[in-house]
Amino acid sequence: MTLTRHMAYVTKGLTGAALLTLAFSAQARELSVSTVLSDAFPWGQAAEKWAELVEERSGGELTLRVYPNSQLVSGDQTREFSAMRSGLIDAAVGSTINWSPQVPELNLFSLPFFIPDETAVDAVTGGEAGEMVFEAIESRGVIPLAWGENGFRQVSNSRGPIAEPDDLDGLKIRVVGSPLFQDTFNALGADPTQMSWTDAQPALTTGAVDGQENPLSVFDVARIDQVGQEHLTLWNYMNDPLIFAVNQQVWQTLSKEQQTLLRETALEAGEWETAMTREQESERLAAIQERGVTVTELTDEQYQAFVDATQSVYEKWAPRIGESLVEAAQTAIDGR
Ligand code: X2X
Repeated sequence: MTLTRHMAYVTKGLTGAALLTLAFSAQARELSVSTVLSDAFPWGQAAEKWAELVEERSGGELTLRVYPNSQLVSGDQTREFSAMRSGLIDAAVGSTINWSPQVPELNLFSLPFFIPDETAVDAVTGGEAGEMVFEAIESRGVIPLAWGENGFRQVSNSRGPIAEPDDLDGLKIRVVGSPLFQDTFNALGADPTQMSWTDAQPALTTGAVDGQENPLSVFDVARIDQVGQEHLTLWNYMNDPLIFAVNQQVWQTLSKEQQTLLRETALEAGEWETAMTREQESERLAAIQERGVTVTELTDEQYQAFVDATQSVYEKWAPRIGESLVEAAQTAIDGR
């Protein structure tokens, strides 16, 4: 029996009201949304905000269910993009770092000391370079909708203040995602080791690693200082944007109205979360300092020493990212 004939058979004899309910529930859709961090962090809150807005405006027709802590990829955050592309996950609010193994263009944001401040981030994501990045994602089977922000990543460790590349000498640093991070910390003379966020916390607790790098919001909410990370250096060496995205096949099954709704709500949630993350930076820093963490700020000269020490990373990775994309980003940064 074909599905339509079967449906006709099943629906015969149902009242008008029951038919209406059936039609309504047949339309109601639930999409899974993956995140690495929970709603204790701005990142998780970005996804929850998206879900809330969709719930409100779709009148229950569309539901986003957020699955935090990389649970849909068993903690392996670098598999999130593949899982979304293959349809195991419908949607995600994900980090450019974690998706960069599958989308090499995303390494743009991880180039050390390349995008120095918030206006530079906005110039890159909001201009031609941002469009090129979105095209790169789309060409790999995922529809990108909006930007959010995990934040500028700062380095911490348990041994002593870091004010120059020599201070990183031999330090075991937990890094994320792409091999680019391996190169950056090798160039600085450290001993980097790649691991997921799930594995990072026990590794910091046991002292298996000496240091890590993450935005202030993550350091603060996860209480990284309480696992011995007493020294924090503000070096803004890279910004970690978040991207709201949906699997392409799922996207194509949605109505035009639903697509517009998802895009508009993602944009709104992303703007809301980015503004909040930025606004909270100074109070987070104060809270971290109050808990006894030594905070090191770099002089221009010290900053330049880090830039010089990581020049080789830029040269090695610019061609892999795509020279035209790197140039578009550079133009946006210079023109801001
Ligand atoms: O693993 C990390 O350090 C985190 C939580 O910041 C990311 O997922 C990029």
